[in-house]
Amino acid sequence: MGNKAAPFVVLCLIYGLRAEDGGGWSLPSDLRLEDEGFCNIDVLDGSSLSHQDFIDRYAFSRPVVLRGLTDNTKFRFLCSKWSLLAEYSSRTVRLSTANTYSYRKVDVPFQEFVDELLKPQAADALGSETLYFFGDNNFTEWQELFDQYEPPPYVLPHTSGAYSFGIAGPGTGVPFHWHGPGYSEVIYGRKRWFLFPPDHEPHFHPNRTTLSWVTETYPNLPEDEAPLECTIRPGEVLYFPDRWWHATLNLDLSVFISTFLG
Ligand SMILES: *[C@@H]1O[C@H](CO)[C@@H](O)[C@H](O)[C@H]1NC(C)=O
Ligand SMILES: *[C@@H]1O[C@H](CO)[C@@H](O)[C@H](O)[C@H]1NC(C)=O
Ligand SMILES: O=C(O)CCC(=O)C(=O)O
Repeated sequence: MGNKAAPFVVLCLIYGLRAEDGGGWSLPSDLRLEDEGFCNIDVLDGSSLSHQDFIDRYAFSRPVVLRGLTDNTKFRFLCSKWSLLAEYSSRTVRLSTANTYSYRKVDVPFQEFVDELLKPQAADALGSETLYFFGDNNFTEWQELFDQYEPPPYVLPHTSGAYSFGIAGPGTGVPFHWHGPGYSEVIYGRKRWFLFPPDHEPHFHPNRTTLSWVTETYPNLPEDEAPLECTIRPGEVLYFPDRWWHATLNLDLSVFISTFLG
């Protein structure tokens, strides 16, 4: 090996190792959220559920977490901090405030987002003042990356998938809202999910964060108003049916992608 190649190999080794451990995105443990809650949603091994079982038992009736359905090792590597910054640092990303109805959008260079905005969220922040990177992706610029993502194979009849990609700090998330069915997968980090059926609208303030709902509202909920919930990790996908209310809380600095079936 020539002298010129050595630093490159060392860098690859360092970043390769870090890819196993959060892709270079993970923060010190005191900046992560520890409470994963419990999981009262079915968690199934992808290989133990056929597409037909998925349609019959879950697609139109309840959420499910599926493990090991796809192998996104390569996509995960391409989503390491080093790899994304090398490719996209000067590209613009569109951020939205993390409230339920009237949100504001802000465009920033990806590098600035990573350096300045990708931080743990303060407990007293308002959702309407918190900028969240999720969706509004420029599919022309990010096509090469998304081409490497292997979405969950179980689709619904007459639908196709549309991606929303995001990266967000610990303590951030989206407050309760609903829309069509889809999947959520974390590439790095952990994401805690809360869900309610369509006919059970939860009590929440549209401008408050999920974090404030978890710490202030959730502990006082009567038993019959408790949500379905589960924390998902890399290698797991959560399926949410049509019009189910849902809110998310990133426990770590997380990289994630949703596939909306419409
Ligand atoms: C997406 O990126 C392309 C190529 O840089 C650019 O021409 C286009 O305006 C962008 N689209 C949006 C909606 O920002
Ligand atoms: C939520 O925040 C937005 C933007 O600041 C504001 O226009 C709206 O009135 C707020 N809604 C409530 C219910 O406080
Ligand atoms: O990943 C998130 O934080 C938000 C996901 C979400 O709300 C969705 O997929 O609809």
